[in-house]
Amino acid sequence: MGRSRLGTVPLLGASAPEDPARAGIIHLGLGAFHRAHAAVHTALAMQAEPGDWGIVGFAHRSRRVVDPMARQDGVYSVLELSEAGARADVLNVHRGLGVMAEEPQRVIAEIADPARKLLTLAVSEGGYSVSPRTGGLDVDSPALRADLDDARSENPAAPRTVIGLLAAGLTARARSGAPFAVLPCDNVSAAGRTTRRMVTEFLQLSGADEDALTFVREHVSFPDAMVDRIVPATTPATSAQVAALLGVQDDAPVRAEQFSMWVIEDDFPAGRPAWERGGAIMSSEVEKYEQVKLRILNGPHSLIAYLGALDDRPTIPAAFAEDWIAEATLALIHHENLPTIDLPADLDVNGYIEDLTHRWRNHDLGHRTAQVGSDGSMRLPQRVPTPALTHLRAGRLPAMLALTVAAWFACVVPPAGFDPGEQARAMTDPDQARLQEVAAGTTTPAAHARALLASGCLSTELAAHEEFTDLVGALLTTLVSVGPRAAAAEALTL
Ligand code: CS2
Repeated sequence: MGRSRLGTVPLLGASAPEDPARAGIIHLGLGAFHRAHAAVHTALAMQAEPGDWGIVGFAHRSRRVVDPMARQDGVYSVLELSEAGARADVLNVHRGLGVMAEEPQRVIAEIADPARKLLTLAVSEGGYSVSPRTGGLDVDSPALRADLDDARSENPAAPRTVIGLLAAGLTARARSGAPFAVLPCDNVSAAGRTTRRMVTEFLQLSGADEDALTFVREHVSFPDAMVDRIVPATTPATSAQVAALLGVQDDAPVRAEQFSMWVIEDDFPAGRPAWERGGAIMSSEVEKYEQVKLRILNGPHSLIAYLGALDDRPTIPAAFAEDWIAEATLALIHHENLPTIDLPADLDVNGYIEDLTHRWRNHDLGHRTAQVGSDGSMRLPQRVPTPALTHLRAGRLPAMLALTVAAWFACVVPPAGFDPGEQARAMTDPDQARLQEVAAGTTTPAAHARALLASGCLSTELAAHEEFTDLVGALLTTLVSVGPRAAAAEALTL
């Protein structure tokens, strides 16, 4: 076991080769989630079964993580916080670092390099360029359109979107023909199939040659994965806690809960780390696990965040400690989402829900409602329309799903004159300005909700269900005129 430059702390994953040229994994999206999830399972796998599986990791735009990580030779700590106390591991699994927006050509060259065997993606929901309107490639997005125009031009410069970069990288790799796997690690449903579809549509729309399309179809796999670990943003206190525990200064730590789950479809034509020896589950039922995760954890998580923020609760545990929020959340899980899930044979779903209620009560983690409530326009399309449509098509009104949408609107695109409070004002969303514009000029909360839904921000099909639109409008009216508790009580009676 090696020693970290951070001090004299034993390293996890240190038996990996030090030679960056032999690192088998490219990773896009060097945020806290990847560093506390896939990187940990990969380090554990390499510890159990050494191999050429180091990671060359690229951040999206910012150097905020890359610079301190580079100063520490890629090494950083993962602080685990639970009722049982705090502990930390120091990870040594990243062999190269970069920033996609600064060096797109390097990313393309890395993807083309036959020494790289697979690519993991943790770019959050927005990174997949899926249109909430059509479910296909988001050609309404200016960034995506710019990439398509660039790819069609005589002398393409470089793509700026993740899907554009992947398409360019795989086109370059088609020349050697070396097989490859692209493994999405985000909360996106049918993530593997979705990623394949977006990349293929990008290649088709940009007029890519037949060789690239054939290569992607025949030699690139897009395995599915369910990823699960609560990883709040790093704060200055994280470094202080690591220093107190390990006696070393770390400028790039991450913090996470103890729980971690990674279910992966086993389809890697160029090989993979022994992830099953690093705590992951290899399974042929990943889409079912994804449904469990999106509908039992993520969707209800959003509801806790929005109701909590409207009730001025700064953290998820503080919000979930409110009986009425816990009751609304459990009603969403048991009455609306669970009945729409085709459960995996090996999962004890009641155990998962029981664990989850403890995970949401983790005060040591202090996950902020503003963090979970941010980017709703990217996240809710994965969390609400499918279960809501299942009920609506069967003639049932999903009141708690409607409450989730109404509470999101109240926090992030509130009707004129309504102040959602400090916690909700701290939520950010890339689509906030556009949504505000869509609803500008409406005079009642019900009309406000109707205008927002009609814009297709969740799904065009859902917006066509008037009974759902009316219910969101009614709940938004109660939310802004009486309050979140009254709106939750109203939804529970429906
Ligand atoms: C959360 C997730 O912020 C959110 O949208 O629902 O990040 C959640 O914490 C993770 O998916 C847990 O695995």
